[in-house]
Order: sequence, then C-alpha cells, then structure tokens
Amino acid sequence: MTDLTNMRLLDEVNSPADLKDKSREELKQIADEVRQEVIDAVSVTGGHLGAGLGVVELTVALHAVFDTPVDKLIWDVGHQCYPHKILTGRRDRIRTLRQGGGLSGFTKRAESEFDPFGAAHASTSISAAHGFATSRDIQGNDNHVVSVIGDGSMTAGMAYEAMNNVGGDQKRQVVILNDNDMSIAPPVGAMSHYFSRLVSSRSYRGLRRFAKSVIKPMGLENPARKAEEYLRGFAMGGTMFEELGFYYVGPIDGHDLDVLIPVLENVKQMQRPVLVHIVTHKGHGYAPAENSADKYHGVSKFNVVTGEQQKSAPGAPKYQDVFGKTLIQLAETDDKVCAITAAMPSGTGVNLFAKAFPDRAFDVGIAEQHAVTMAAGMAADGMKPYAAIYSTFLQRGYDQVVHDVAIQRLPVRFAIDRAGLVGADGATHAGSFDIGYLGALPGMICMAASDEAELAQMVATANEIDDRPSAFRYPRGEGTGVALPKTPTPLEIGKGRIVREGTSIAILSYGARLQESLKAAEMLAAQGLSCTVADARFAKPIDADLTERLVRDHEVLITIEEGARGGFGAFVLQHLAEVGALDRGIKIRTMHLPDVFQDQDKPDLMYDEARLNARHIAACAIEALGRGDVAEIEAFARA
Ligand SMILES: Cc1ncc(C[n+]2csc(CCOP(=O)(O)OP(=O)(O)O)c2C)c(N)n1
Repeated sequence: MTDLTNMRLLDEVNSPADLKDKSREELKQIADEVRQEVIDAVSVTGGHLGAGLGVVELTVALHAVFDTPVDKLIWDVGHQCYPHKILTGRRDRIRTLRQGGGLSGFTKRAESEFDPFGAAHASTSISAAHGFATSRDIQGNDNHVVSVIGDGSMTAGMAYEAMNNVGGDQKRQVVILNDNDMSIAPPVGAMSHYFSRLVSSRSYRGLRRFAKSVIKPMGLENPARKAEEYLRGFAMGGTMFEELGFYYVGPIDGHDLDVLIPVLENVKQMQRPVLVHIVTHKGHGYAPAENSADKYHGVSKFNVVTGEQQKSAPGAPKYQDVFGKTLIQLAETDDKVCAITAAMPSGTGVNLFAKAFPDRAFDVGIAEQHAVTMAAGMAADGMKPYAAIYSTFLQRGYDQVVHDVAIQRLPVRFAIDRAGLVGADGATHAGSFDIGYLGALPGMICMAASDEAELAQMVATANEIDDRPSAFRYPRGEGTGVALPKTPTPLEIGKGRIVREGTSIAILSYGARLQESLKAAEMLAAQGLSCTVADARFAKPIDADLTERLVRDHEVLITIEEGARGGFGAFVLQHLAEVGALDRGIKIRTMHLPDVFQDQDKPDLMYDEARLNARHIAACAIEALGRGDVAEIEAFARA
C-alpha cells in the first residue's frame, strides 16, 4: 500500500497539466497514490467509495490524454469523481467532501472549471455532452467532449434518447461506458446481460492477451496506421452501439493504463461519435470494498486497515424498513400488493419485501419514468402497486405521474422516501418539491408521516385507496422510536389530529417536523404561551374542519413542512382564502424550506439554516403573536 506521507509524485500534480510530462510508469504510480488518497479521505468523510476506486486509472488516463478543462469531461451521476477532484486542484480540500462548507460529493459547476456540468441524478451525461458538442460546432471550436457513464446508468431511458440523437447527428464526441457489472445493487435487465455477453466473449479474453503482447511494445509508435484502422483491431461485437451510429471500441481493461492510454489517444483523433467500452471492478484495489456485496458503493467513516465501517448506535427503525415491513404485513393477506423500485432496493426497503415476496417485487433499473408507468399498467389491471421512489428521483417521472396515473385516476401508491433535507448528498438529493408537485394534481391523495407508526398507518391507508392515486412521504433515516402498531389500520382520509391542545398559538405540522413543533410548544409554554399542535396527516384533501377551527380558535396559525414553498402552507392558505377565513385578518405564518438550493451539511444543521427547528418555530410564533421573548427561546434551546 502506498505510504501517504510519501506521495511524491501526486504532490507534483496540482492540475491535469502536470500529468502531461509523466512517463507511463509515473502515471501508474500516480494512479496508486490517487487510489490511496481516495481511500484515506473517504475513511474520514464517508461517502461514495466503490465507484471512485473503479475509475482511478480511467481518470488518470483521461486527464493525461485530453486537455481539460478546454476538453469537456462529464461524469455521469458524479459519485465516482473523487479521483477527478484530487487531480483537478481540489486535493487540499478532499477531506471536506460532503461536509458542511466542503466539497460536494458530486460534480458541481460552481466548484471548479474542471466540472463543466453538474450531476448527481443518473444518466444525464450523454445528453449534456451532446449539448457541449453541438455548441462547440456552432461556435467553431475544436475541443473534445467526453462523457463517462456506468452500466447501471445505462439502464435509464435518457441515455438512449441521447445516443439516438448523437448517432443521428454524428457529432464528434466520446462516450466511455464504464462497465463494472454493478449499479448500487446488481444491475438488472437485458442491457446488463448484453454487456456481460460482450465482456465474457472469447474475444475479450483474447484482447487482454493481445493488449499485453501487442499494445505495450507497439504503443503509438506506428503512425503509418490510421487511428481508425488501429482501433479496428479492438472492436469486437458492439453491434448495438454501431447500429446506433457509434464507433464501438472494446471491451478493454479499464485498469490497465497500457491499454487505456493508447486507446484514448487514438479515439481522440476520430471525427465521429465513439463509444469505448471499458471493464472495471467497483472498489478496485481495496480488498474490503472488492469483497463486499455492495462494493462499498456508499460508506460511513471506516477503518482503513480493516475496512470496518462506523456503525451508529442502534436506535429506532429506519423509515424505509418500516415501509418494507409494513408492506410485507399487508401482502400476507392481500395478494394484489406489489412493490416497484427504480434501482434502489435497499434504500427504499423494497429489498425486504423482495425477500418475502420475490414474485411481487420489481427492480426496473434507474428508470423512474418507466417505473411509474409500469405501476400504472399494473394498477389498471387490478393490482395494488407501490412505487417506492425517493422524492428527488420521482421528479424524473413527473409527466408519467400526471399523464399515466393521475389523469386516468389509477390507484398507484407512491411511497416517497427521503422527503425533506437529506444531509451529505446536498441539494440534488433533497426531497423538497413533491408536496407541491403532487398536491397540484386533481384526485391525488397526499399524506406525510410524522413518525414511523404514522408511516405504517399510511401504508395501510394507501392499500385501501382503490379508486385514485395516493402518495405518502417520509424522511430519510431513523424514526422517532414510537411503538409500531401490531396491525396498521387505515386512517380516515383527509383528517388530521390534534396532538396537544392550547389556546393562543396553533402549529399545524405536515410530516416529520411534528417533533420540533412539540418542542417549540414546550418552549412557548415555558413563557406562558399556550400552544395547540396538530398533525395534518393530509395535504390533499386538506382537513378543512381542522384548519378552519385552528384559525378560528387561535390568535396565530403556523404551518410547517419539510418541503419547498408552494406546498402544504400554500394549500392551507388557499383553502382559508377560498372559504373567506382570511377576511378578518388572522395572523398566519407558513414555515417551509427556504427558496434556495441548500448545500450539504448535517441534516439538523441544514434545518437550522432553513430555520425549521423548534426554536425557529417558537420565535416565529412570538414574532407573530407580538408577545413573549425570543432571547428566552434561545436560552431554552441552549439549555
Ligand atoms: C435518477 C436517479 N435514480 C437513482 C439514482 C441513485 N443512484 C446513484 S448511483 C446509482 C448506480 C449507478 O450505477 P453505475 O452507473 O453503474 O455506476 P457505479 O456506481 O456502478 O460506478 C444509482 C441507482 C440516481 N443517482 N439518479
């Protein structure tokens, strides 16, 4: 293992330009040093590890061969870009990855000129690259455009929309297919089988031998040979990509710089779309990652020597597991219940359901649009599909929610995980918008769970809703530790509940800010200010009686939600306006996420920044009421 204190070659690399004069052997050493640096950094920050380790050699080769940032290098998802960050002037901040104020865990335009396009959601790279290539040609520039996309991300429709366009236009650009035979979970679908067939073909094994015996000695020292002819020797199979208009090269060993560099040098000379199929191993070069089932896709802090990850103290069950287990309970007596995930089986708890009911669980790949419409089809044919999709990723399937589900009033159940702020993954992964975008749809039923017992009841409620779509949202992470119902019972549709009775201030919470609302009520009570706290449960249909009663019987109404403006608070205001309840000048405040994309931090600190924690709620109440002491609230919060 490389000694971190003695990384002499990597110390000389402040930008990719510093790779240009390095020999092949030096580049190999730099790759080893980058790998060690990634392992060491992620061991203290946590984050995406396996994917980055798999592209260390590719990253070195790309920066050695191409002239970034003039040449555009676009990483799909961006979770594999830590080696790229190390080589592009961000090594000094690499131990701030995913921390508040630190480097993003993905590519980000605002962070570096070497990140020409930001990402974090999958399968956008070929489209973005095609935009760069098209723009380049219009402007008469001659830079290269390279995108790197994983086999998992190749399961999304967007990648094919882009390839269709690129192959038709024939603009010069390079797509690297980084095939490690993994998504977060093992990859699914026919394309995955197709890639495996290409890779396991005899020609690939032959090529590896060929690469060792021919490329190394030959290198690029045969200028008489045209690049295209030279590469012909490598192109085997790949028919599908060739049919789509790409020049296919591969599969080649993505960990061997002696293969990668000459191939990229040649590809660089080609005047058309090229697809280079490289084979890599997720977690390459770090045994604990290589040997684990998920290849250390995402890790917490860990011990570099043993690979052992820091475990959080066992606490309340995770929301995602409560969802999975409740669905199992329902499915035991209801053979129509089934679950769909878009490449996130463990993240959504669908893995638990899949174990219990393998025939009724479906991982469709990174294909949220397809997942939603497939669920619509199943619902139309009498099944009870639960589409378990993170709030942020459901954004990609929105037209399908509108056009295929809502307009046809099909009873798809949307289990919306990661609602609200998510912490280290930052703005791209925050579940901010679903309340507004689902609440706008006629006929939709929208619920939010204030704790894990409520979630269980909502899973059961959705099971009963057979004449229209429904959705329930819940946060990332652990529940609050409340007892779970033995048999979850359905809730009355459109009815909230009073959790604490008071007189002056009413806090109407939608979702998991309920705990902070209750804490705020305590803070206010300490000042003699009496507070009602209600759990709205439903944003649609809104609980008209409850909302109207709260404004009628209190001096101040505060709504609070873990979502963007234009969500629950807006629905409450619209309802009250429509029934004339605002006409007499009631004091209302809507608390929601701020109108900015918040950078990553610890979730609690992000909620602090969003001013949605207990002391902010209490301060908001005092400001609206015109009585009480905000300074005292601060003191209470510190105590
Ligand atoms: C639209 C969308 N859905 C889901 C995800 C979650 N996700 C992040 S990485 C990943 C797997 C990507 O697999 P692959 O492209 O093969 O890259 P690898 O991690 O194997 O290098 C998934 C499903 C996402 N980022 N974007």
